[in-house]
Order: sequence, then structure tokens, then C-alpha cells
Amino acid sequence: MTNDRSDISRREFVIRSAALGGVLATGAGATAAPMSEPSSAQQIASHLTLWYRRPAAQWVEALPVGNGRLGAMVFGGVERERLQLNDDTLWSGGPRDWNNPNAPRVLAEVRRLIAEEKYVEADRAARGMQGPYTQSYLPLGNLVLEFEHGDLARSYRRELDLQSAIADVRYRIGNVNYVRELFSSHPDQVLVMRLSADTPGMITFIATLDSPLRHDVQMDGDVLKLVGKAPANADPSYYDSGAPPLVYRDDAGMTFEAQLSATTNGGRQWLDRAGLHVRGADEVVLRLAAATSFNGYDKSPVREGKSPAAIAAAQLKSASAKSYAALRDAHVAAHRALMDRVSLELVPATPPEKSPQELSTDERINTLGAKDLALVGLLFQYGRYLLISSSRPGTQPANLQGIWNEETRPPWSSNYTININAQMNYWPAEPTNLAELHEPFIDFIERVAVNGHRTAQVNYAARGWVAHHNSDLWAQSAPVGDYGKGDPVWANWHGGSAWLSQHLWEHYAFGGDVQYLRERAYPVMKAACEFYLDFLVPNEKGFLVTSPSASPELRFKVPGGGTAALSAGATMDRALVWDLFTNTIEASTVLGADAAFRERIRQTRARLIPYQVGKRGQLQEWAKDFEEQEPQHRHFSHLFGVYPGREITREAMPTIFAAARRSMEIRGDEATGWSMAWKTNFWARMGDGDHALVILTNLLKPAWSTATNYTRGGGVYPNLFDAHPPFQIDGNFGATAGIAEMLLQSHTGVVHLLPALPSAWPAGRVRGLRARGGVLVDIDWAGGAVTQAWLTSRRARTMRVRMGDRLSDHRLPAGERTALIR
Ligand code: FUC
Repeated sequence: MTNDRSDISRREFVIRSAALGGVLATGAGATAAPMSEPSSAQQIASHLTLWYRRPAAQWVEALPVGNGRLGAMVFGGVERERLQLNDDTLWSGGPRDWNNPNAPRVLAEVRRLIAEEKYVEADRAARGMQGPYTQSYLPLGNLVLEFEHGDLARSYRRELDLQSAIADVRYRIGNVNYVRELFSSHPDQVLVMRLSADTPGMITFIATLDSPLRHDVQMDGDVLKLVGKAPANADPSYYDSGAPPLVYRDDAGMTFEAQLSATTNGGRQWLDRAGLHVRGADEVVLRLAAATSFNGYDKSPVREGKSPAAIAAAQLKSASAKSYAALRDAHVAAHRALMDRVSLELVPATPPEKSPQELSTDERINTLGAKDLALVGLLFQYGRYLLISSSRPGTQPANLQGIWNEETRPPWSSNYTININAQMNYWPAEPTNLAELHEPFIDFIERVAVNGHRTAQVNYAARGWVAHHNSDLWAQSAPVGDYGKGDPVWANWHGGSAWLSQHLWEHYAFGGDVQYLRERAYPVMKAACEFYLDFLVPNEKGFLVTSPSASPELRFKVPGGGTAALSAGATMDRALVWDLFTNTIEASTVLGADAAFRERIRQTRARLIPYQVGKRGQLQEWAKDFEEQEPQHRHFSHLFGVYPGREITREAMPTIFAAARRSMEIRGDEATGWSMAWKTNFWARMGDGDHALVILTNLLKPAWSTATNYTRGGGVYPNLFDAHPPFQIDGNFGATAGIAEMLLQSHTGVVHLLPALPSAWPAGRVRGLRARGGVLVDIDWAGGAVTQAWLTSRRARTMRVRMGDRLSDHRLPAGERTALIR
């Protein structure tokens, strides 16, 4: 029997399934389909499958399924199948007070030190403002099936079909062909697996449940149960306090339960202490339900918790009343309703000699990368698939690993890191036509805002709300660092409320729902402004700045020696406050509300410290032209105004736009996964498609290690998960957003078609992208130029469109797909 856990060194591995060698070294791309007139996204032929010739030997080869909440990583072993299970509400800890009443006193001291240019001292003092670390996202357990047919199979293939969201495993042993199909159903809230064979009576296995958390396995009638308990505290992976990092307590830490049942055709099934036995069946359907006692971010999961047993039992009962076909049909229909909205086909200049579809996905990554245009298309759609699978209305937002995590001390707690990462997860939601999947993040922002009001009051004696660089299921809003042990370069960054508020606005900007803007987005945005109205201070020149202020997560060289994180008026803060104020001004204008408040933020915005060009021609990252400790640092927060912001455009600010470009040239092209995804979007906004493709090419390289690396090693794993390294899902979402941004932009109010098309993508078509203003966009192109495009607007309107250098206005009737070229 093999053991997936012990035979893999967790953090360091070499991809064993890589088929290296000279297969198709040059030239590749999508099947050159005829460029006929498609009427909808579904009609573009695409091969949206990831497939492999071997079972997964490690976690980053396994394939993810999920219904927004309930996730599984499918290993596809022949003799031993492992499904690693997750529930998105399964976290350590519970609600607590993380605010620090000493902080206002410390804040005054930090400001004084910064004004005296004692930056190293300011950093040291600022640690006195910190609170506890966030809690961690945890694994639920494993469902393991052990078969009696041995490990030697022929014609093995496992795959994940992105269009149906079904993972399957096929192989032949002797004369028998076996097939397993697995999905996580959103409509029925269960994991479903069907095992079948083409010869009767051949399915024999034992199914067991286990968990790396405290647990017990119980038998109840014909249901196998995993009954578990999460720790009251889990320290971050990078933090060693000397005390035990995982702490269990009776009065804290949520409970959880998974319930498994089987329906068999033929053969026998029974439960005993060894597990759920199936012997000699023709066909088996397994159903697994799981739940936790989580009952809201502000409720104790112990004293006020829900009953996971009751929830799981109800879900299992209702799913058991349905046939496999009914469950499968409902699942596929619900998934396709989202997935099929967008299609993308990139057609290479010369058709490849051999179809890349003949290569397995890992072989394509290893030998072709971004030269394989269909692989670029697959990466694009994979980001959409992952968002559908990890974020559905009512679920928790996708965390650093979406919903897929097997570790009790996952990298960076697998939490919500809101100085870039959590936001990046949601960059593709609006432009790639999955707007309702943005909702879990919007709900989360509202919860953080509630807690952030208290943090603003206690830690800053300010109105409004504030959030720092980390958050979790409990909507943590204070600076982390275990009361002084965190580096202020990340822990004391306070721009979370401004950056999160951008998502509230963008959801409106794309969707146009005024009621949502009035009732939900605007009040939270306004309160975020209130914090800055209290927090901004005049600098020596009279400009308004934040102090203290960090540029995540880069230190500057202090003139006179040493490095420091905190100064006054880091460029990013200016960019964030401009973005927040501008969106709030526009929102209040749309709503016809709060004229006096609008005027106040307009006047305050006019006094913000301006952007400055430094001595290397770069956009200055700090108010003073400090030198970076690491010029190639993965974060480039000062360029926020290019992307995801909208302040720095070639038209509005040509000098600053050029300086931003210079800054990025200094930063370079290689970086961690998410950083490359951000760079792809940046170069798309620069209008430089060839440079965006250079970055995308680096991002689509095979990643060789899962060991944490802050400077290099970014790429993708065999399962196309993005490598920071280690695996971090934001790079997947950011890459999808970046590809969309290369094809369509709308941040200036103009619908810009093919704003950053690389010369290596001469022809193609895309269906169903979304522009701000609620407009659907379909584009055909050839020879690097638009050959036809269609816009569909929900309401009648005139839209300004840019193609190449040409601007034109188009009258769009309500709900009609209108061709732009006549
Ligand atoms: C920030 C980044 C790291 C990593 C972590 C989750 O601290 O600087 O690269 O992505 O978040």
C-alpha cells in the first residue's frame, strides 16, 4: 500500500511525472478552427480538459473539484484512491478581541519619530500597535478507497473536464475497464463519486475517513461518520513562539462532521471498524456530506455553533433520494450556466505539426508553455473554473488556496491576505462574466468593515473603518504580529479598507445595480473615507499624507544607515486614497446623496501628496526618493494607480505613466507567481501585449519546487495550480484577469478592444467578456486587428469604443447583440 502523505516530502519535491524531451519543441497552438460566425460562447470548439497518464504522486498533481464550499483534491490512485477534503468554513479559533488600546499612544510616538526622520526607531515603536495573528484555514480530512485489484493498470487516464466540472479516472486491469467519476455538487451540496466497470461484480473496496485534526470515526446505520474538532488556535507557518502551535480546547474551536454512504448495484456492502466495505458490486455511488459548527464570524462556534451532524445528515438524506443521473445532470447544468458564458480561442499563425491535445497537461507545460496557445486558453478558463469551484453566493470567499488545503499549518495560514492576494482572487470575477461569484468577497468586506470600525476607534481614535494586511474567517481587522513580533513592513500596513472598497465599487461599475450601490456598497465606502479624513495629516509641504505608511512589503534604505518600513506618505497610500475618494465621489453622484460630504472628499483629494518622479526616472515609491532594499521586489504597490486602479493612464498622466513603466522595468520580469500575474495586468494596461506575453510565458513555466521562495520559482505545477512557490491560487486568478485585460479594457470609460494583443496571438475570438457599464463583448480578430465585434448592453445607450487608434460612438439598443463593423 502506498501512502500519499509519507512518501512526499511536503515542501520540496521534483516533478516526477514530467515527460521531458524533444516532443514538439517549437510551434504549437490551438486547433485552427474555421472562423465562422458563432452566435454564443458555447459554439467555439474548445478542449477544456486537464489530463494525465499517471495518478498524482503529490498534492500539486491532484485535481481540484469544489462547489464553492466543499472541496476535494482527487489523486486518482489505482489501488488506493485518495480524496483530500475541505470545507471552506473549517478554520481554527473563533471571534476574539484583537484591538490594542495602547495603539493611539504609540501612534503619536511613531508619528513624532517619522517627522524627525528616525525611521528605524519608528519601525521599532510601531510594533506596539500590533495584535494577535489571524487564524488558519484547515483541512477536513481524507476519503480513502482501497481496492483489491492491485496497482498495475493499463490504459490509465485521469482528467478534469472544466466544462462539466467532473473529474474522472479510467484504467484497465485484466480484461476489465474501470471508471470513476467525481464531482462536488452545488445544487445538492454533496460530493458524489460513481465507480463502474464493464464487467459485472468487479468493484471491491474499503472506504475510510480520516483527518489530521482531532477526530473519531463512527458507524451509524449504513453511514460512516468522521466527527472532528478544530484547534482553538493555529499559529502561522512562519511563526514559532516556542509554545505549541496547535492548541485544542474544550471551550473553543469548531466541530465538524463528514458523513459517507454508498448505494450499490449488485454485490454486498457493510460497515465495520475497518470502514465501509463494498464487495463484488457492478456499480457503486458514494455520497459524502460535510459541515462545521461555524455559525457566523461573530459567534462562538462552540457555545453558539450549528450542529454539523444535523446539517450533514439532512444533506446526505436529500442527496440519497436522488439518482446518480439526476445529481449529475443538476450539477453539470449549474456549473455550465456559469462556465459557458465565456469562451476564448487563440489561433496560431501556423498550425502546430502535432495537436498539443495529444500531450498530457504536464507534458504541455513542460515542453510548450505559453507557445501552446490552447494551453494559454486552458489557463484562462482554469481561473474561471477555480472561481466557480471556490466561490459561490453564500460561501466564504476564496482564500490563499481557494478552498484546497491539506496542511494543518498551511503557508501564510491559507488566510485572507489583503495587501494584494485576496483582491487578486476576485480580479477575474467581473470581466470574465462571473459577477455573482464576487458576492462572497463583498459579504466578507462588510464583515471586516464591522470589525474594522472598532479597530479604527480603539487603535486610531478615528471614525470609519480600517483593516490591515491579514484577515480570516473571523474578519480580523487589526494589525497582526503577536503584539510586537510582526515586521511592520507587512503587519502595520493599514490600507485594507481602501483596497477592499474598490471591489464594492467595481461590482457596481460593471453591473450597474443602483440599489446594491445605495444599500450596501456606498455606506461601507463612505465609512472607509471617514477613516482617512481623520487619519491624513499635512506634511512639511502642506500635502496630505498617511503616517505611518508602509509600501508592502518593501523596505527602503535609510539615509545614514539601515533599512526601515515606515515613513510618511508612501505612494501606495496616496493611490489607494485617491481611488477610494474618487469611487466614493462617483457613487454619491450616482445616488444623488451626501453633496456636502462629496465636496469635502473632493477638496481633501486635491490636497493629497502628488506622484513624484525619482532620480532614475521611476515613479517614486515613497514621498522621499529612497532607494529600495530590494529593487526587484515582488510587490509594486506604488503602481496601484495603473492596475488595479485607474488613475494613471497614458491620456490623463503621460509623465507619471512613463515613470510607472520605468519602475516596472527596474522591477524586472521574473517573480513569484502572483507577482507575475499582477505584472501581466500591468503590461496590459501599458498597452504592451508583447511584454504582457513575456510575463505570461514566465508564469506558464513548470514550477519545480513547493518550498517557499520569495524571489523566484514562480510558475505552474502539473495540475496548473499557480506556484508562488508554494501553491497560492491568486496567481491563477490574476493570470485569468490578465489575459482578459489584454483583450478588453474599460477602466477609462471607453470600451477598448484588443488593447494589448501580443504579436504571437494574431487571430482568435472571444465571447462573453464584460466591460464596465454592464456591456457584453464578443470579438473576432485576424492579422492582429479586430475583424468584427459585437456589444450587448442591457439598457439602451451609446458606448464609445476604441479599436486600434480609432474611437467611435455606437448606439446600442437594449438587450440586442449589435455588430460594430457594418
Ligand atoms: C504576502 C506576500 C507573499 C505571500 C503572502 C501570502 O505577504 O508578500 O509573497 O503572497 O502574502
